[in-house]
Amino acid sequence: MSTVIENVKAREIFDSRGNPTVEVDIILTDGTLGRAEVPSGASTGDREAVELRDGGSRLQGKGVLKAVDNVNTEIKNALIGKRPFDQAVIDQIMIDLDGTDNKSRLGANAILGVSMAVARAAAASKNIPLYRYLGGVDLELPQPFFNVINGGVHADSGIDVQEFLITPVKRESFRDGVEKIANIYHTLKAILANNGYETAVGDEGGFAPKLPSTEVAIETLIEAIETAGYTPIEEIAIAIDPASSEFYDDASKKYKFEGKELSSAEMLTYYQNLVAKYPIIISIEDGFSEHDWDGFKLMTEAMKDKIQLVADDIFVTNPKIFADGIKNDIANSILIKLNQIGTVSESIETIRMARENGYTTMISHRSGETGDTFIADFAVALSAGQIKTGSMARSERVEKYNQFLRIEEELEGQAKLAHFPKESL
Ligand code: 2PG
Ligand code: MG
Repeated sequence: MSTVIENVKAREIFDSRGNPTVEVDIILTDGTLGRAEVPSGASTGDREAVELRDGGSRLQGKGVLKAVDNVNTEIKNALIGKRPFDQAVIDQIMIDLDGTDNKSRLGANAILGVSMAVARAAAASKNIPLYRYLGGVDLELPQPFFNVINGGVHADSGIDVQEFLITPVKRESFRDGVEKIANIYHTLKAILANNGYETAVGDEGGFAPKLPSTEVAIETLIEAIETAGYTPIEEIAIAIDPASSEFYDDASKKYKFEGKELSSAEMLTYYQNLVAKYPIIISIEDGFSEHDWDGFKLMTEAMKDKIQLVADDIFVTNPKIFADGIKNDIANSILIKLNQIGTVSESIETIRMARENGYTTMISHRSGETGDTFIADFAVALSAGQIKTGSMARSERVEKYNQFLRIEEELEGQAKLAHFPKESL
């Protein structure tokens, strides 16, 4: 008898910020268990698939008991008896059952939990690793971006830019890259402490010092890279995610940045000067607001041949919105967050679209995370090229990097090492 889904069970658990989130168990008729936990963002795009929260007074209105109930009733009824190996079919059943454009009826948190847990159960039932099940033979370990200084809505540092990430552009192996970053991370901590700054960490495990400006943050990072014994640019590069939707004022159409009010043109000049002064910066994510397509387009025209421009809030991993973005020539890279769209299959579709249209892809964690390492396997399976999943602190982040170390060991040199695609820029 062929293996089918026997039971679907969700529960409310807690994420890395102490907020409730959804966990789903899928049990197959052969006894296999597949379990997945759903992450949650803070600097969310308006057009993300809807994370269903209970409202009311319980747990600050953030409970997910409705989403849990939707899994345990409607979704369960629709999936019992179905084959777990047809991921696209399973995801389509849930999309149809929900019936809305943005998964607002059943909740993207409910649907994604099931989608990931089904993939896990299917892989376990076939007795193959998740990265192999989702991917096949052409496996690649991504270029990792480590978020070592946190600002914006992820920390109380007062820095407007949300994320300062460092990446080992030169590395012999994934492990070699992680070791380099670990050395820089500890060096950075010592430099911050010596200069009288806080070394407490933000939501994504990066330090949250009250640095006076973006430039000071970048200079501090360069100092840490050099002090740790590495060559800036050649061995270690920097990326930033200003998450600028958070400091864009829709009414005045101005960016409230570092004490100034900047128009889109002035914001672009700022980025151009920044990159000219610090050529170590190779990637800028969400330099412009999700509500400022014109600004994002200006930036793309001006900078796309020099630097990677990643679109996060503006495309929200959504193939339909991404199609508009491609038509409008916005960005040259897309961030992939599974919970922005709500199923594994649609996330894969967006990655395929990116590939067909010459966009690079970066898989991403959320600022509210769990111990689930699904995205590490997913990045390898899809040969996504790049990933960002936090700093060298906080287990919900480091565990993802550790999962790559396990995969690298398991593949014994069979996996390729993705390198930052300079030639594609
Ligand atoms: C981002 C993400 C992840 P959040 O903006 O890229 O770093 O943050 O999950 O808060 O949207
Ligand atoms: Mg972002």
